[in-house]
Amino acid sequence: MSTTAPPPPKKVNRLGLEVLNYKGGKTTLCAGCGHNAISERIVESFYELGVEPYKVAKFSGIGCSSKSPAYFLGLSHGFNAVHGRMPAIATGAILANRTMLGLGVTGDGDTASIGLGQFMHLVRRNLPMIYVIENNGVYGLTKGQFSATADLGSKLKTGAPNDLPPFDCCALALKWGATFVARSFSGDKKQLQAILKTAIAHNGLSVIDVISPCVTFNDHEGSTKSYSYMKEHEEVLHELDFVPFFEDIQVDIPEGESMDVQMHDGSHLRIRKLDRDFDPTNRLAALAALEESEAKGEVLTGVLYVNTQKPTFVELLNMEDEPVATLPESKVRPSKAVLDEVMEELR
Ligand SMILES: Cc1ncc(C[n+]2csc(CCOP(=O)(O)OP(=O)(O)O)c2C)c(N)n1
Ligand code: SF4
Ligand SMILES: [Mg+2]
Repeated sequence: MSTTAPPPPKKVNRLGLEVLNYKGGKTTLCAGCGHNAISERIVESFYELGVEPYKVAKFSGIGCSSKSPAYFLGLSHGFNAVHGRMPAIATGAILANRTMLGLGVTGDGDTASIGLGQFMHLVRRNLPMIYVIENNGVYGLTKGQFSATADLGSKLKTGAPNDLPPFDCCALALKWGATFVARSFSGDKKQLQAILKTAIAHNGLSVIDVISPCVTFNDHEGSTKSYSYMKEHEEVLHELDFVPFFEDIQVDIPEGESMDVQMHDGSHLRIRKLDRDFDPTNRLAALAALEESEAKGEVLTGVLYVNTQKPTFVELLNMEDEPVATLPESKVRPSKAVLDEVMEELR
């Protein structure tokens, strides 16, 4: 008599959820778009860390990049805002309920062109959220015009050169107050995953600028945001490992070769030295390293800065313990008597 073997047990994370529970709808972006790879890394990172999907609030603006929250974390909350205005929406939502984990996904146009003012105020406030910039140097959704992160001298498909200097979103974030600043490449699975996981553990604003090639409008010879340009010019700062708080940290490491940063939730970011000594807790050194690499035509990737001590905007506001969103109506709405009194004063 033949017996059929039972199906293999389903792979689940520490919450008992499958990776499927962290996915979203099927992507409608172009095949090969860097943004799709970033969505995959987001799915893996949130699944592996066992983040409760319903405790995540996704925010975006307008663009191909801003469409991508539809393709991950389908069980989370989401708000697709106006072009360049996502930071204002995210600020309001997180102040209303700081128990949510905020995840903003935006484009270089959404952040550095129309949304620059909003981005700078988010940075200045150190709002506790993850802010991923899917940086392809162009407005992909509106057919490939240069954005404000396009490098001086880089060329459009038509051959037209860009004659304005770029904004470096990492330098802006470093200068004005973000407490976790990193740059990565959509094609670097391991590095991007370690950076995303660290951002999930960080209490403060995490700005992650990810070079994410647009295969349709900006992947040609003369582009500085193409796959081949990144292959030739990426300068990786260090090797990164993330050890979540629920795993054992004990791993033998040669002395002087690595640095350990303990994150807010007890997780560890382990940074292994490559060719150079780089201390990501030194903000000025990070700014200098960015300037130097720009002058050499390199794209520096890795964790540029981490500061686990600075208070966040939510902490500065000294709000009630109970989030505004779940306070009873009696606490958030003035009574009729109070309103009558105000009206009386205005007569
Ligand atoms: C207020 C407003 N201005 C302009 C537009 C047109 N528009 C839509 S997406 C976009 C640029 C998107 O570029 P980016 O943020 O880099 O995203 P990508 O498509 O490259 O991922 C522009 C200019 C708009 N939708 N709303
Ligand atoms: S147009 Fe560019 S940015 Fe938009 S989906 Fe296609 S490859 Fe991605
Ligand atoms: Mg873009």
